[in-house]
Amino acid sequence: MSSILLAIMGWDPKGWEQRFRALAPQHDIRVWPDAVGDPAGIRYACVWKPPAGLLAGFPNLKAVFSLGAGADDLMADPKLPDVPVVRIVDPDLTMRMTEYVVLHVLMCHRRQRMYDSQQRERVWHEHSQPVAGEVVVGVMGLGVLGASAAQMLQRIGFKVAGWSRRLKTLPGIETFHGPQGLEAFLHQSEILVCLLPATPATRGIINFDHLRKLKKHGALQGAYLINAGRGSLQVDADILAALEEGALAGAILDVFPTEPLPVESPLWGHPKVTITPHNAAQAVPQTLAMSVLQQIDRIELGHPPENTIDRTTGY
Ligand code: NDP
Ligand code: OXD
Repeated sequence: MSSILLAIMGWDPKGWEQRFRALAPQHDIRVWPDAVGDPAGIRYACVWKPPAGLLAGFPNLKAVFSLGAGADDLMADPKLPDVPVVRIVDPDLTMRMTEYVVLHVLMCHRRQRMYDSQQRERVWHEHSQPVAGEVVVGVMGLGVLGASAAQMLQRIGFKVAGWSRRLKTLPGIETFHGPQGLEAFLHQSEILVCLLPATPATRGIINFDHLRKLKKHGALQGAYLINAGRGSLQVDADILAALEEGALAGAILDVFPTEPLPVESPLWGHPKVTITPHNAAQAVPQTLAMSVLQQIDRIELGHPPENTIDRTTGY
């Protein structure tokens, strides 16, 4: 029997606790902050946005599990214990993100927001419809989530380009990598989908200078941004300026530098902005608790966990 700590902020921890207890009756499940017990007994910490420094109080941890795909909050903790940090890689989470990306790419491609506003005015007017194969969707970040979304977009007919840190080969997708490949990638992207992790190297990468490089005279006659990676990637004021200038025809934002997005943010009321509350790919205990417990089993059997964060790159 191992003691597993759940320390969850920002999400309701009850569903996670119930799921862990149901799936792993052999383990001692402790819940922060009220039922932690002896900190020295805790072997595994399963966390979402725990307060900085919390994990340093557990001297016998074998691993820390992020209950989401991104572990940037954990990596920002200067007192993070020197044990493997494992993130979620799970088909359910991946499919949820793919759904989000496909939904919003199609909303732009099929001009659905324009038809919504026409409906409010009772206007019956058809706009021309470019074929998907003439529209280039550029996916920034070709990891688990980006590659899945890129491949699905390609399957439904879009021309897809992708950008990553290292060289990647994906059938049917034109790939670019590194700072040297960024400009060419942006120049051909009409819909920019951002699925990068938050690291020092990606901070502020969605800025005015880069948004202006998007292809705005392509098949869609306007460039669009979809950011479902992390808020630290984007500069909100630059997105607003790009919308103002016409470099962007629309922005779909699921993540923000400050979450929840402050009520006074001008993004809320902007007619060309679509906002979702960081739910592009919801992490749900029904499927993800099992994936964490399988990793704990691996460690208990003496195998290294999979999907660990590389502390040199931060993702
Ligand atoms: P991965 O680690 O699998 O992929 C990250 C990708 O980003 C890789 O292709 C990597 O390149 C690329 N990358 C990282 N740094 C750079 C850089 N400096 N320049 C160029 N490319 C870079 O992550 P996932 O696909 O699983 O998840 C991506 C992010 O999505 C998460 O980190 C999280 O922030 C976000 N997310 C958001 C959710 C939401 O609901 N909004 C839900 C889940 C995740 P390379 O392949 O060369 O390593
Ligand atoms: C995640 C998230 O990283 O939900 O999984 O943001």
